[in-house]
Amino acid sequence: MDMTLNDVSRPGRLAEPDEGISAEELALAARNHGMPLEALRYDVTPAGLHYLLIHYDIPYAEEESWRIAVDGLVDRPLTLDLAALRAMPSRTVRVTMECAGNGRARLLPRPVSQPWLVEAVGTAEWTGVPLRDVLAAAGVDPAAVEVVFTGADHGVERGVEQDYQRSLALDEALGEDVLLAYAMNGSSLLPQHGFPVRLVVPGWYGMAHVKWLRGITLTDRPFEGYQQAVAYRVRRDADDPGVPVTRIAPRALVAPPGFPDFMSRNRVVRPGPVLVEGRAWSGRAPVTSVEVSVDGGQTWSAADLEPDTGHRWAWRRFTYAWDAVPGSHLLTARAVDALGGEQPIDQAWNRGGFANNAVQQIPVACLH
Ligand SMILES: Nc1nc2c(c(=O)[nH]1)N[C@H]1C(S)=C(S)[C@@H](COP(=O)(O)O)O[C@H]1N2
Ligand SMILES: [Mo]
Repeated sequence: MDMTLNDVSRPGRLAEPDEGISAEELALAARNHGMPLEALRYDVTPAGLHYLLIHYDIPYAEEESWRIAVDGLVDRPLTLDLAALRAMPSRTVRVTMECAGNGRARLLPRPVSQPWLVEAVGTAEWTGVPLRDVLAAAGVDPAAVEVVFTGADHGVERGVEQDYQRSLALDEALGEDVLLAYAMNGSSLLPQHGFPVRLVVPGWYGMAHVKWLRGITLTDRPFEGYQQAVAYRVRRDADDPGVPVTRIAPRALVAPPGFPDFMSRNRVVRPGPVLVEGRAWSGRAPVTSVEVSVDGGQTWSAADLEPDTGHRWAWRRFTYAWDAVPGSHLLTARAVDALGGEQPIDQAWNRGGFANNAVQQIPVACLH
């Protein structure tokens, strides 16, 4: 491997117009699986069905020897083990998490990276200690402006060798639902989801939720690490400094109705009533409405949105009673949030394929 060929000042590659998914993209897709869309029927995604995204390797970890260092601009640097975390008051929050690259593989031209279609999402009940309680125990120096989170995983990305690290502005980090989570759906974290401890930042795209957390550092300046300053920025082109990827844009997904064709995964339904159901979410503001279309977005009907269940950071279920008639249909749905955020019918392209929330498209054949 010649890492000098990589140029960190440039974003990743774009596929040529006719270039299919490469073996490298396939290797990423085989490690990092999506949520099978039929799992949209669960309020809380069973852990094994939740999507996965791991930049490097899953670190081998043992709970007994795990330590988290809290350092930098604090009055009392701390070294926390799992027993210390478990002894603190805990909080459980239901959170819909989505990878910022969700939808990337449908973009033209295609940014070459983990090739998600629309399935990089899942909802879990995370239990852990509010980060702000840990920061209060350490005593935050008034000069601190950011908190840098370091994972135990290590790799190289476009020539830059690094630990996986991300930061949050101090005011974001102090949110009551930002957790150092040691349980997912009532059980210890699975290795692939960050065992034994991960950060959970409700409402933010997945990259913020640092797994295998081993360091929390208070700093007096914005963090300039690779995952903050180079990756995860919405750029129009390679020279655009871009803007950081932050909170999750509104999206609705339908659980594909009927039954699938094995290879194409196109759906087959029988004529008559079909209950279309799905989930909608936004990390920016609560979802206020969802519409469904069965003609590829030419006409839209209001879906029934389930009453607010009080889980601010979790997706909401919606249903639509469709009377299917024989022929070909293109099923789709779109969500609107309380800030007026919407989903484009066409792609909203950017260089890394981030925060793309173009509507889903499900070809459905209704039998005669
Ligand atoms: N340490 C570490 N944390 C990480 C990552 C990683 O590669 N290493 N991937 C991030 C990304 S890009 C996403 S989308 C989420 C995925 O979390 P999940 O695999 O539990 O669904 O983890 C985030 N946290
Ligand atoms: Mo991600």
